[in-house]
Amino acid sequence: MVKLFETDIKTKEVIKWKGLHVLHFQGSSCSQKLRIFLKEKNISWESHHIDLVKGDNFSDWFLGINPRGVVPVLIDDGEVHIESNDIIKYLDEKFPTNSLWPKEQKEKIEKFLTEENDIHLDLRNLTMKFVAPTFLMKKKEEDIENFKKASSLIENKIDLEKDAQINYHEKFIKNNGVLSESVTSSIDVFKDKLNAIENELVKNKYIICDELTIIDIAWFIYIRRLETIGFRFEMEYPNLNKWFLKLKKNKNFYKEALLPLPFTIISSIYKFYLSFTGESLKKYLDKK
Ligand SMILES: N[C@@H](CCC(=O)N[C@@H](CS)C(=O)NCC(=O)O)C(=O)O
Repeated sequence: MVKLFETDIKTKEVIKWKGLHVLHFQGSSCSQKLRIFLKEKNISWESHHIDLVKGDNFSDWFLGINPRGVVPVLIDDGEVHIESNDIIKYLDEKFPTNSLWPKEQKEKIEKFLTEENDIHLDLRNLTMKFVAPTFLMKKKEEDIENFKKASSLIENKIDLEKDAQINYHEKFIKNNGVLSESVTSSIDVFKDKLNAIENELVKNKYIICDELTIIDIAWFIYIRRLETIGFRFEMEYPNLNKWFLKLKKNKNFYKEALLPLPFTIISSIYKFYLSFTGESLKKYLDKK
């Protein structure tokens, strides 16, 4: 559970906020997961839009709330919680009706969510490579400088996760995009996971059991992003495909997983550009 100490919070105004507030971005996969969870649980919350494209997450105001510079963030009666999976766990315990984190599945859920969190940068690699042109995905150097200068304290300790974020963006700028070997390795990571989920769905209606849990929400978001990038599932992963289509019919799932409209348009045009330059997803999928 990552909850900031009051001394870590530099944007003091939020300490006085009452009720549940979520700082999020429409196209962020972690925010999408949290929003579907909130809708499925019928929890009301106040929305604060943080535009990652404009770099709102590197403003002093936001960094004074989350020194990691990422969304989503939950503020509950002035207490700041970060890390989407920790936020969801906290809220599922606070609002136990219709649990999406059932106690009997606790261990399996934690294992799956740890894996999901561990491959978050693989999803980012594929998003940064295939959704939009590199120049649009690059962070501004002045934003990164501001990020570096801001406080790095979480629970009164220097936070290493912040360095990982800075390294990612600096590497992206230096290499002018995601390196081919990283694209290949991220695709391999997802192929393994898709196989594992297909095998689970042979046994159960949902990924870890016959009931919908947070694992279905988390994986719906990843699969939806892979679909946007160009992955197709019907041939190789028929059970996964059936599960995905069923969840897609749920308005909450479908709506909250949409990318902002400009990105949807850019991404369809960009796919043509990538195929002309020989850099399409297909090239990487056909490699082996
Ligand atoms: N482990 C974190 C990851 C959070 C994260 O990386 N969020 C992304 C959006 S999905 C973000 O805010 N990126 C900032 C950026 O791209 O500038 C969580 O689960 O909350």
